[in-house]
Amino acid sequence: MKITEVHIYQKDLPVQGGSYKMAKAEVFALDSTILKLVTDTGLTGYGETCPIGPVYAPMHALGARAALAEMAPYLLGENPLLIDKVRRTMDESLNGHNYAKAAIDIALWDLAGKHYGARVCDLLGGAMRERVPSYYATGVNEPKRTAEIVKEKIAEGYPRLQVKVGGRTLEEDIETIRLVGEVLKPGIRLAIDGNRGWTSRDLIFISQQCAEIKFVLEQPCNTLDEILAVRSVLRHPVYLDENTEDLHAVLRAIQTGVCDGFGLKVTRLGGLSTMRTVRDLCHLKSMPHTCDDSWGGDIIAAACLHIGATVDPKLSEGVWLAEPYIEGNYDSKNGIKIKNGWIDVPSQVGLGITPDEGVFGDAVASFA
Ligand code: 0XW
Ligand code: MG
Repeated sequence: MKITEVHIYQKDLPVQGGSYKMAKAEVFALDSTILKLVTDTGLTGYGETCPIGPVYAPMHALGARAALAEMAPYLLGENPLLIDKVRRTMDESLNGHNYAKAAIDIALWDLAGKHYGARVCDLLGGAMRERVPSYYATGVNEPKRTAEIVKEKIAEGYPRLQVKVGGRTLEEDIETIRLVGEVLKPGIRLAIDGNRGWTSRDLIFISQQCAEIKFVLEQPCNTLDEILAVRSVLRHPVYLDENTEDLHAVLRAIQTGVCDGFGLKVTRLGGLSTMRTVRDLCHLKSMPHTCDDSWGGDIIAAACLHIGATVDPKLSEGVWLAEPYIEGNYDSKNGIKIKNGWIDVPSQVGLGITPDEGVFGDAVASFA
């Protein structure tokens, strides 16, 4: 099989309800990049990458399209089934830019699934279950409102909640955590996500003042070193998210013992191939983790879901999707949806979704 055409599309994904707020950024609409690989067999594969604005991580929507355009000519003629070989071609044509390479990597797995008549989750090692838990992320809100959302989402069936904090006074963050603590039910897990917004000092205060409430602290400070400096006096487990920019960062985090788990992003790490490696490292070290992305439509959702389904349930912290915050699906028939806090793994081959004709408009760049 040979790649004969590469098409790049752009799609705006407005946030339902207006905006989504985190410690360092408020976003209103996200700029997604979709990649389609066409082969000489007629099979096509889809990939996607969608940074949640320019501030969240070192990822940029325009950068994704520029990087894909840089690599696209080198993909033509490659056999898409030789995924690691194609990944080397990508690395030889562009240094870095994992989040753009991720779109290609996801499309390669989609194609492999369609070619072999298998689901991506089964090619990645095998689905451990056919229904995967999700979690709901609140965004930074007024403390009482956050507790109301948490209560509603627990009633809806979500087994885990993530509460965003930071970017305001410590008192507001502490009040939020305490109010949320009051509405938590036994067995429901909670992550308090600072999205790099706290100093080491803030982190010590908050963890000690909320010591009686059970939660994990997700990416509280900007850097790994800031967290490492105060880790021994914290009263809660720490998960890293934004700091896991690549495989090196994940390895360093595991080796230094700075964290107890991870909030992982498929595109930031470079796609499903890299996620599979990180999943296996986490398994080796018994570290719980999520399988998420920062934003994106059905293609990203399917990618997160397929790798998420292969994680040992004991270590799975769920699969976050942007779907509840987005209007509609790319695939109106088999689009990925959260039902009562859980997601069904698709039964169709490849990623299991096929974007509706015309949903992305004309390609912004094509290579043949
Ligand atoms: C909740 N998420 C998975 C979605 C947003 O992009 C932020 C992210 C996180 O955990 O930081
Ligand atoms: Mg996070």
